Amino acid sequence: MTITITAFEQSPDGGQGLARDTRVRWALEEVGQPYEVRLVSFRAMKEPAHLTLHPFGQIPTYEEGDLALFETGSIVFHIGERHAGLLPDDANARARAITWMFAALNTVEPTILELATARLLEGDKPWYEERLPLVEDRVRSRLNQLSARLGGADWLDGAFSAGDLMMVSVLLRLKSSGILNEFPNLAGYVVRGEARAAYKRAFAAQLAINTAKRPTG
Ligand SMILES: N[C@@H](CCC(=O)N[C@@H](CS)C(=O)NCC(=O)O)C(=O)O
Repeated sequence: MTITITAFEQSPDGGQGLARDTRVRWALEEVGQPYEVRLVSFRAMKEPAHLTLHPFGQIPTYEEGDLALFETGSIVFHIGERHAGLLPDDANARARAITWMFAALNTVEPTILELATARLLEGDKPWYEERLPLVEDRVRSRLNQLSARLGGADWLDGAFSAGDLMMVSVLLRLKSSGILNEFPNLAGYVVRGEARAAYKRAFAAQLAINTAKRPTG
C-alpha cells in the first residue's frame, strides 16, 4: 500500500532537516518502506482539505490506504509497530523504547522549543535578555539529566530504537545553539544518529526539495 506523507513546500529552515517530516522520513528509511511526499504551502495547510487530515493545520501527515495519521509520535510509533527495525521484539524492551519516544516528545522537546521560540520570536521584547538565561538553563537541566542517563552508551537502551530516533530528532534543533556541545556524550549521540544511512537518506530527500530551483513568474 502506498504511504504518502506531507511536508513543507518550502521549509522555514531552508532544508536543515528540522521540519518534522524528517523524523517520519527517517523512520520509513530505517524500516525500508518507500513513501511519497505531497508538498503543502502554509496557506494550503490551513485549508479544509488539509485540516481533514491534520486538525491543527500542520505537517507532517501520514496516509496509508484508508488510514490517516498526524503527530510524529503516533506516526513513528505506527511505523515501528507495522515494520521490523524500530521497536525491539522483547515486550519489556519495546515498552522502554516507547517510553523514550514519549520522553523525547513530552519531557525534552518542550524546553527546546521554548528556547527556539524565545530566540526566534521574542528578541525584540524588553524582557528578552533577562529571560533567555532562564530558558537556556531549563534546557541545560534536562540535558544534564539525559546526559547522566546516556553515560557512555551508544543508544538510550541497548540497540538503536524509535526512542533514539525521536530523541536525536528533538536534540538536533539545538545544534546551532552551542548548548549541545556542553554535553559531549549527547553531542556524540546526535552525531551517531546523523551518521545512520537511513537518516542521511531522509535528510538528503528533504534537502533536495528545499534547494530545488523553483519556476519563476
Ligand atoms: N506535535 C506535532 C508538531 C507538528 C508541527 O509543529 N509541525 C510544524 C512543522 S515542523 C508545522 O506544521 N508548523 C506550521 C504551523 O504550525 O502552522 C508533531 O510532532 O507532529
